[in-house]
Amino acid sequence: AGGWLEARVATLRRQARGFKFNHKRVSILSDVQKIKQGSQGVVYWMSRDQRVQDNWALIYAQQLAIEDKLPLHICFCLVPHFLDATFRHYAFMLKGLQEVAKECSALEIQFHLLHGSPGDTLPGFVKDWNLGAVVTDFCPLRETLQWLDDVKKGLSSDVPFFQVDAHNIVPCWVASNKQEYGARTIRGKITKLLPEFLTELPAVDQHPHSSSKTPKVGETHWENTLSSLEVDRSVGEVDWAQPGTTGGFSMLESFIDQRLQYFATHRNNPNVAALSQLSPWIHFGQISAQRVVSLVQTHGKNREAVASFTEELVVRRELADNFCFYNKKYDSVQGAYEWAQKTLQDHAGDCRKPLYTCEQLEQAQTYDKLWNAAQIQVVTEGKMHGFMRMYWAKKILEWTASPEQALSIAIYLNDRYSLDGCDPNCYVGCMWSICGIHDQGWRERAVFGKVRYMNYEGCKRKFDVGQFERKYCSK
Ligand code: FO1
Repeated sequence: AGGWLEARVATLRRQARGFKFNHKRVSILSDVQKIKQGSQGVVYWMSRDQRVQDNWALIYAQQLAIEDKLPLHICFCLVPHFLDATFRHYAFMLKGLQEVAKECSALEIQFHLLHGSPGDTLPGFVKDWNLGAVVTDFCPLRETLQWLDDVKKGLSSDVPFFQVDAHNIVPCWVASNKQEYGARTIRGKITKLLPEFLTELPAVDQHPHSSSKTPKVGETHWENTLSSLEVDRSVGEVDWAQPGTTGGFSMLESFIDQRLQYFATHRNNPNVAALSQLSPWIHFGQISAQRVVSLVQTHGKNREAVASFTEELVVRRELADNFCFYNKKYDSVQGAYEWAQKTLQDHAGDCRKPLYTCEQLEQAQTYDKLWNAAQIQVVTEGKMHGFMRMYWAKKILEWTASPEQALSIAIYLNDRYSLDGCDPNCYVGCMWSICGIHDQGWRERAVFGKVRYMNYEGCKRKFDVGQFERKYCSK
């Protein structure tokens, strides 16, 4: 019977009430730390972690508000454009936020959707509402770090500003203070810290101090917001992924019940349903990776599957944040290791044949039916199978004029079509495939140099490529 998971999680959260918050999750961005005297509330500026429960940033904000007997607010700043995201992403995000707003109203937390960039909207909101502290979540991307800087500049100097890493299990700055070479070098550090950080997650409770002031504009008009978005509408919503936390939990439940048992043995076979499919919800923070890992560890029956899933969701994912946080060139060939930059440079003049344009690739018009199938999968379903992502990106290196061009096309197509695009995971995936980051050098060959090579024959040995090609053949 379906639906066991949410009830189980609600019980776990209740049992964790009063669980002590680990202050290593917090980074203080302001000079002051004490809540501003005479203020009328605390705000959590939500950005990456778009959920109410299992969110360390909101747990911390609520704790601050309760200590000073203040009302609690959540703001989300909706920017008109974000990288190459389209209507597909915005619709998924806004529908998830609508669920957040609903949950907030049941908990006496006021939710506000602000329209515009954080720097332009948030400091004014904090001033108008006379709020005494700002808490936000953590994201290592350039664009969001700029938002953080803008907000910091706009806030009055007597308002403390805190950042809580609510996305990673071990906070990014605690796991390591430098760019790690690869999974091998970060794994031990994270594993050692898991007992301290992979803990219970206490419930965000009904807030005891409600705000007497209500928003000027009244309730958010979700329909209007969706219909007035200026983003590219030619990439539409997908039907397999129900946006929001509830949708995320039902996907997780079906993973534990039906697919997890095949994860260790079949995760590299795109014809088998063996993956969690959770990346869209995790990307938008609609479900917490920490909650996912603890549930999979408690309820997963196959030990090997649980171990390999934990490796992917904890070690590999946190390695991606580590790379983007400590390497400012995380989406450029210049961000690769020296050996990789050199080998790609050595082979810059190699003959590439055929050469495809970005449009030809986007429209899945290559001679390679397997590649086209993967491209059609991401365009129509908003997600490409994990194994195919590697093959897909490596072929782009083979078929375009330079590694720089290959990387920018791969990132563009990912950000535009994949629901989990615009994420450290995607940049690291493309950088791994095209520039060898977190990988080692292999036998030297044309175009790729020492960067790991993949080909059609290799795929044929791993799975029935014909089956995948037929499933996604162009009409
Ligand atoms: N974060 C925001 O705070 N405001 C937005 O309007 C916003 C739009 C957006 C659209 C697509 C997408 O994939 C992400 C978006 N995010 C937005 C950022 C997101 O919350 C993450 O922090 C980053 O994408 C990193 O994972």
